Order: sequence, then structure tokens, then C-alpha cells
Amino acid sequence: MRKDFLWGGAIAAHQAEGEWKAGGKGVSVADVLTSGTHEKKREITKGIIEGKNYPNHFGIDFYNTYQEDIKLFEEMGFNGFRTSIAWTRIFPEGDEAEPNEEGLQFYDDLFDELIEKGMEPIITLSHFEMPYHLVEAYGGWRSKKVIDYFVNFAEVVFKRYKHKVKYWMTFNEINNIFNPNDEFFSFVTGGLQYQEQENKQQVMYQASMNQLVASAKAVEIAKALRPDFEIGCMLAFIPVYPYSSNPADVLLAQQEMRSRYFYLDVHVHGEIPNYTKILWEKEKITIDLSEEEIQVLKKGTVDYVAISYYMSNTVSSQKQEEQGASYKSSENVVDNPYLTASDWGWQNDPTGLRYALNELYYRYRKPIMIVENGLGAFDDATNKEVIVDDYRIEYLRNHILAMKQAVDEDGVDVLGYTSWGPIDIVSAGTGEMKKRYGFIYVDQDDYGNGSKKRYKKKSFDWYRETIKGNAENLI
Ligand code: P53
Repeated sequence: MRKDFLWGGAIAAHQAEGEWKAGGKGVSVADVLTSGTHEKKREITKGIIEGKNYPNHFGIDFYNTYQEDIKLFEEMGFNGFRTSIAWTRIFPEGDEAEPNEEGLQFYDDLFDELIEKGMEPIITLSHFEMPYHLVEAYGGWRSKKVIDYFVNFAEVVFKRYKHKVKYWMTFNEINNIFNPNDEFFSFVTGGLQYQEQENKQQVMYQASMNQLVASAKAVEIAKALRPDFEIGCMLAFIPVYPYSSNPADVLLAQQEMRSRYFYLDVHVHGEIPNYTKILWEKEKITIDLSEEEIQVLKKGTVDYVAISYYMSNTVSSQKQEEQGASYKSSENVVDNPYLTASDWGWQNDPTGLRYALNELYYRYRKPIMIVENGLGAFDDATNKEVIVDDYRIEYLRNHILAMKQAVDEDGVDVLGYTSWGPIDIVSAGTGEMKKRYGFIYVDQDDYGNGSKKRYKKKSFDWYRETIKGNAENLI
């Protein structure tokens, strides 16, 4: 493991900060999402509807509590911390010419606090929180105008924080826009809402190309400001396995991986891969992409690859009987009989992390940062002073061990590991508080009721010891 390995945790502004209107903040896409459950999808409402529960409006009040929360992270020995900048704090509507000073000041204070407590800020520019106005007025990322608004936002924050932040990511889980099973993700990732008649694939690819161009432009600007900036891309990396050794399954799994690799091929190599060009032709998809933009993609390639890793998916070319409720990144996903799943149907697969790191590193030869990994679970908080979350410890231990094997035995270059939600936050997928990832328990329910007091879970001490021993002490 690297000497300067970054150990820490990761959150996103909209899932933690709350105070959705404070300091001149505008409405983001996350602000129009109601709360749901594993069984009941979050609703995307047209604007804010009185009487509905919008959990991102309150988050865990991190906007007001960050100093105390960071103190707890410091106690665990974090030397890195990932969060995002809420675009709507800086540009409330998204298309203004001038930024909102109060929003900028908030992140100045937050980053100062992190640095003072020994943590390298690792910052995502866009994490499921684009201004809602850009959705209403421009149709989200389907519009090329949004490229300029994003690039302007990126430039403002790069300039403002260039002495405080070195590690950046442009778009969180950029590939999450591509989930044919769930249009929810197209909305949170790309601000997309499809019309009845339109070719969804076309819209999705156009939005993705617009984001990829915007990312590349941001990289160029960043590098001109400070050449030693580290700018990464970020993928939801769910490796796809074949259900059997039937060559049809193996080929299907390989083809489904393209919905991940397409993004990396552009981000890292600066080129649209042949398999995508062929698909566009076959599906009669026409993408508006100028020669100049093609050149921009070539120049604005990333320095590192960041991933979230929670699970693997398995696909079968044949229909399988009696499928459970596994998270499905495509309609061909079936349960993997060798794996168990979380209460939300995410199949727990530590070996898959080692597999993923190898695939990524030897395909792209870029350092990798694991910026999300963790187990969403129900915690028994009958006695808040003693919350025993052995299941979480086991999940994290096995994944960290798999990462260590990838580093020590396979030679993969991993820059750091920030577990998801070191303090309980609002779930992105369901809007629940009760889907908890934290080492720190937050006394609050799905409706924002509770004392909001913080309590250390059993995993708190375990993670502190793991970091202290640089994971050498894990068994
Ligand atoms: P929640 C689905 C699949 C993989 C990653 O998710 C995902 C999702 C979204 O549900 O999102 C990332 O909160 C995302 C975070 C999110 C985290 O995973 O649904 O980057 O914002 O909170 C965990 O359990």
C-alpha cells in the first residue's frame, strides 16, 4: 500500500447538508425527490408539493454540524474526506453569470475545517444535484447549453479553491444515467425526463456526450490553473459476470460491461470506442458532436479513475426462474447463487472488488481511487450507546482485504479508500434514513424526526484501528 494512502469516508452535499434554502441556495434535482423504500420508488415531483416528504431538504443537517462531525472523523484517523459541492449553492438556478458568494464561503469554511483536521478534501463537482431550473428550462443534460453552465461553475470553484483542493472528480457515477430498468437514475444523474415518443437511447447518449465534453473542458481549465491538480472521473462500477460458462452468457457479460467501459474509454482515452459508434449507427442514433468537441475530448483526459463499488451483477442469456429482488443494472440480471444480498437486494461480493480493480487497472493503467464502498443496513438502536453492527464490520473488512490483495499481490495502484456514508445520511436510491452506512449513528428517522444526536457504533472503533494499522492488522 502507498505511504500516502488516503483513508477516509465519503458523502454527497444533498444527502447530508440539509438547509436546502439557506444562504441563497437554489432548488436542485434532489430537492424534488420524495422519500421511498426498497419496495416503493421515490417520486420525482414537478416542483415542490406541499405535504410531501423531501428528505434531502433536511439531510443530517451537516451544513450546521460539520465541525462536530469532522471532529469524529478526525478521531477515526481520516486523512481524506470526499464530499461534493452543491451546484445550487454556487449557482442557484444554474444559468446565472455571477456566483453566489454565500455558497462559496460555506465551502471555504468546510474545506478549511477539513484541512485543519488533517484531511485532504476530495471533491465531486456534480453529485446528483444539478439545478432544477436547468431541467425545467433546458431539459437537463440533453441541452448543450448546460455544458457552458457546468464549465462556468467548474471554473469558478477551481479558481476559488485551488489552494485548498487538489483531488477533484467531475461527475459522480456518470454511467448511472444508463439504466434501462430505472429512469430515476437518468433524472438524478442527467436531469433527464423522457417524452413519450422519443428515442430514449438517443437522448441518454446525447446527454452523456454532453457531460463527457463538459468534463473534458473542465479538466483543461483545471490543468491550466494548477498543473498538479488531480482530476478524476467516477463510475458506479458494478462488474458483470456470466451466469454460466455457456459462451452466450460470457459474451453477454462482456457486452454489458460496455455500458461502463464506454464512459471510461472516453474519459481516459479521449475517444469514442468503435462498439459505440457501431451501436449508434445500428440504432439510428445521431449525436450532435462537433469536430472541436472531438478534439476537446482528446485533450481533457483524466488523471485517475474513481469508482463506487457495492456489488456485482450476473447476467444470463436464458430466462431464469424465480429471481429474487437483486439490484438490476439490466433486464438480463439474475441472482448469483454464490452470493448473498443486503436487505435492499445488493449482492455482496468482496472478491468482485479485487476482480474489478484488476480489470480497471490493467485496461487503463491509471491510479484508482475507491471513493465509495459500504453496506446499507438496518441498525438496532434500542440502546443508542451500544449499537452492534458486526455485519458492517464484516462487509468492510472483506472488501478492504480484497483491495489489499489487489494492491499487494496483483500490483494495482490504489490511491485511497473512502467508505460511503461514514456518518448515516439520506439514501440516494430510496431517500431513507434507515438504510444506514455509518460508523456514526444519527438519531433521525425518514421524516427528519429525532434528536439528530450522533452516537458511535461498534464499527467506529474498528475502522479507527484499521486505519491506524494501515489495514495490516486485518484478519
Ligand atoms: P443508496 C445504485 C447503485 C450503485 C450506486 O446508494 C448508487 C446507486 C444509487 O442508489 O449510488 C451511489 O444511498 C451514490 C451515492 C449513494 C450510494 O451509492 O441508494 O453515488 O450517492 O448514496 C449508496 O444506498
